[in-house]
Amino acid sequence: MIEVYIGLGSNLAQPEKQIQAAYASLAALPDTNLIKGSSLYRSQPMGPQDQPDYVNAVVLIETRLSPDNLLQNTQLIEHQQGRIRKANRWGPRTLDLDVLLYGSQQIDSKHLTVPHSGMKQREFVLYPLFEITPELTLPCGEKLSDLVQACPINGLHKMTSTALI
Ligand code: A4P
Ligand code: MG
Repeated sequence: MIEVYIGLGSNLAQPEKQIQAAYASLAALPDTNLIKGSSLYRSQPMGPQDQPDYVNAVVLIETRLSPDNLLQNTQLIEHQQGRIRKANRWGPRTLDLDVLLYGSQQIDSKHLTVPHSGMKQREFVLYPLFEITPELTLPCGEKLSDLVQACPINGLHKMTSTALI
């Protein structure tokens, strides 16, 4: 089993429910166990500002799915929850699932970049990740605690005091 961290984001169609539904779908994936999920966090949109605030969270799973197979499954979950991809980058969405870390692997293929390219600068990824695994070190050797300390909160707000799982 490989430990994999997935970042979740939603800002359409009852975002809290979208995240909770995605937790359940991730838990139901074949050859996969859901280990921990963070609290939900409200965050200001990164990118175009004419869209609602996001709800973000991070989940830790363990899985035997290959990186490509996992990505196919996360994209299917996005699709099942009504995700529509539009041309404009970083637009609103019912659900976004980003593979943040896949064990200690560094992947740079046509469809997958892991660690996720933006994760080290994003408060809505780093803080929920720190909540569930504060001692984490990234494959590049950087400590998550150092990245969190260097990352402005940008109005990030913890919505629930206890994790869902
Ligand atoms: N892809 C490559 N690497 C990965 C990975 N590690 N995980 C490819 C998931 N996908 C990965 O993604 C585009 C392509 O990235 C996929 O086809 C996949 O092969 P997408 O989900 O179709 O499009 P996207 O999410 O709009 O693009 P992008 O550039 O990945 O955006 P991000 O980085 O996901 O950011 N503001 C707040 N507050 N909270 C958010 O969660 N999210 C975004 C999207 C923008 N602003 C936000 C938030
Ligand atoms: Mg994405």
